[in-house]
Amino acid sequence: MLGTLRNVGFLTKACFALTVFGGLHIILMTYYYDSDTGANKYTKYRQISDFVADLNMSVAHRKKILKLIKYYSNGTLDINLNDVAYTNKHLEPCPETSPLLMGPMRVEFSDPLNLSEVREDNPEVNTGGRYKPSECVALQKVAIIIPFRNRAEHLKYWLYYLHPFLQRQQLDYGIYIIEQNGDNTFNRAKLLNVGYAEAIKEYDYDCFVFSDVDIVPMDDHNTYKCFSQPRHLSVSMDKFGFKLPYKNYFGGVSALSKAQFRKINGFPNNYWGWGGEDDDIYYRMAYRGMSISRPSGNVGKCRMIRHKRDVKNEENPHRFRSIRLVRRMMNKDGINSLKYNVIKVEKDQLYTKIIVDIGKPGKLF
Ligand SMILES: [Mn+2]
Repeated sequence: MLGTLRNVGFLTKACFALTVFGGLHIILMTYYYDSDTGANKYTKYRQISDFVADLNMSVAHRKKILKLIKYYSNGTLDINLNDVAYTNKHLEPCPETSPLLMGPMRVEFSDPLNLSEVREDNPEVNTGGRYKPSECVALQKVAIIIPFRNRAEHLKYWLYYLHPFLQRQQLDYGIYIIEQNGDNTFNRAKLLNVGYAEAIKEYDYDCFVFSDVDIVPMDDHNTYKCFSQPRHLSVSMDKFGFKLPYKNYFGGVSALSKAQFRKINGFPNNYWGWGGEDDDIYYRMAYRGMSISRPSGNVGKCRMIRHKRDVKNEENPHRFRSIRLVRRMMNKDGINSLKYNVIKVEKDQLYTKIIVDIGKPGKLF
């Protein structure tokens, strides 16, 4: 290399030296810049959070200490109080069956509720409707996804009953309310796809529970988590006389692991209006060799809040034809073809609400 430089002029040599020097400079700068903002900063953050986690103190006290460290670090350490206050490297995994379960519970929708009371009743639930047990490491990270429009009353009851229920199940969970913007025909399954797509951007969830806003389980042994087969959770609803309406019914509340959801390319996006999408999902699973797992009829009891059919959620007249086409359509239509625009994200203590434009029948945007 240098030998070839011997025969060239001064200007070329100077130019070469300058290039080498400049390159080194860039490499070193990148290295130091990275180590100060990226990896190194993360290591410092881990050291501090591990140290605080080791302290034999209550969660509240550890949270206070972290708050102080965050304050005195002048923002140079990106400490997330919600996350770190609960980490403790000595925590054991939670038991297969939570010791906090209470069994059958009374569910009624008559007393008026207000959300500030529900917030006060659930002090351990953090911004976005996030919770994880402080006593053990949850077995699953569960995103609960609720398709939504104009059902504020129902949502209150759902949050009132479900937050304590999910905490007793010792789950690491987050609540996602996916609200369809505007007044085009409702599309439940597409909103569920949006919920999946948005939730995985936020946290490393491994299980997804898809629930209607008006269904409340009556026994906490009905764990809102995933199983080796897709799980149907609302197996005996009061609306159907506490029975399954038909053998392959998969509507109401269901749970799919990330792998199960991906295996069926998510849910269909083209069921506008009431009905059919749950049967489509059933056939997607069946065509991929999966079967439905369910709790017993007794444990799977739940109540549905009585209501009139919503406007702009009329019966979908195309649903019978669509269901016959599942085998052909499921590869083209699903999470791989999902298109939507987020209009607004609202973080409440009890939930994350994502308002989305999902287009309208036959025409996307
Ligand atoms: Mn309903």
